[in-house]
Amino acid sequence: MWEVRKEKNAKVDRSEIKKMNGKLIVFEGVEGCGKTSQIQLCCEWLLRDVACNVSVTREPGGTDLGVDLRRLLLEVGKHPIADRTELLLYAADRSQHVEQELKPNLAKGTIILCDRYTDSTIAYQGYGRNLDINLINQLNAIATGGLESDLTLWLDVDVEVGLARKRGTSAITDRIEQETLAFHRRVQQGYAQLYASYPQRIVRVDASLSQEAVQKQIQAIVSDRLAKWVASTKTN
Ligand code: Z5A
Repeated sequence: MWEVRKEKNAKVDRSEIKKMNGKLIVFEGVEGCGKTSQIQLCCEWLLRDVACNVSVTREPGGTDLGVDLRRLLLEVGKHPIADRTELLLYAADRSQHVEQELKPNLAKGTIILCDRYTDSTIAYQGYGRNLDINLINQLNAIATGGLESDLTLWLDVDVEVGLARKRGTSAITDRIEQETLAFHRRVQQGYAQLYASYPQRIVRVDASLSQEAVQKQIQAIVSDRLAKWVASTKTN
């Protein structure tokens, strides 16, 4: 049976995890940081070793409407999209995702692994596109109805390394991948700033290492959080 050892003699077993409220765990980072691969590995680990209810989702594109919005947002050359229009489309995708997927799954006690959430909008539209951060915060609050992540894993890798990983696997690029290196560097700065501002919520993962080494860090962080969440469920 899987267990978390918080300290000597302190164990948390999976029957206690099942009594917890649902949790939203978000994976963030620049292109090619490895979110998609790590979410898959993390999901397999949670199902196999922790045996909890897990669901995997993403933004944009976590609902049927979101799939259409994702295509509009990322397709190259279809039509121009002004920066504020882009911001509003991401917000629309998020609002639908929160109502249709996130809230109902959290209510069932599910651990949700979500590929990107509100920090992406700060990093890409705020730092990348230079849109007003206060406005984005307000829009995020409207789109989420106040639903924040319980834990955000920032997969930190050099922009050049991430882009090289992406370009190594696919010749097809989307609207954001086609942006300049300077744009992607501003996005990275945005993540570094968010990490400095929210040290409780955001945990940095060294994503420059091998996939196995990155997954090991993630499992250690998530195990530690599960133990804390179980402990706080018991005291409430
Ligand atoms: N966006 C936005 O602007 N504003 C918003 O509010 C939101 C999103 C929510 C789509 O996101 C776009 O939406 C995104 C920002 C914007 N920009 N773009 N483009 P996405 O998450 O769907 O797309 P992405 O950022 O390009 O992610 P991705 O393609 O899914 O990549 P990834 O998840 O970070 O990495 P991966 O698919 O797991 O791995 C990429 C490759 O690297 C693959 O070949 C792996 O085998 C390899 N890889 C992964 N890890 C490693 C390690 N550790 N070593 C070596 N190679 C590795």
